[in-house]
Amino acid sequence: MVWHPAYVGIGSNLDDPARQVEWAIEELKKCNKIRDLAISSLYIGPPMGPGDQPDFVNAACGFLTTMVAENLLAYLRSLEDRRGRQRTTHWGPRVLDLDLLIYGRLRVAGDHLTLPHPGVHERSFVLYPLKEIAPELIVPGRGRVSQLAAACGRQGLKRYADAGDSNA
Ligand code: PH2
Ligand code: MG
Ligand code: MG
Repeated sequence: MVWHPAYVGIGSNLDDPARQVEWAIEELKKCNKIRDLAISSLYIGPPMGPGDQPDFVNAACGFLTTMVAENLLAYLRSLEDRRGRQRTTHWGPRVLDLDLLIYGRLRVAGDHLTLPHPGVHERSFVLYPLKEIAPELIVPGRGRVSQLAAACGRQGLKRYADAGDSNA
């Protein structure tokens, strides 16, 4: 059996976002095609895209998986669907978003799968959680996570645990 390293970004801004993110993490833990799961803390920050939507809670995780990239993507979609994810507005509000960020050193640009994920290198809500679990990770074609995070800045992103009453 071959185990491939993969990184996934988790996001939610509807229906108790932190609970949605925790739910996704619990599902990943239960999956027998996933092992050595590393999970970042939760973050909260302003929406990228249309501003008239709630703040997002984000986290990142890394693991080894026996799934090939297409199957992992389909599995992540199935988890989104189980939370009743509606696929409507581009960059609009969502109950659960699981983005396949990096899969080994794979670089592909296809209709339904682009790796690394096109936004990874410039989004604080991806880079800061990722830096917690894999600061030395190289985003293929882009550089080291810790350096990309420093170049990007926090863009209003806070650790969820530090954000206090603004989470309410
Ligand atoms: N996801 C989006 C659109 N905008 N903004 C933040 N802060 N975090 C996200 O995960 C996010 C977003 C579409 O997937
Ligand atoms: Mg997505
Ligand atoms: Mg996304």
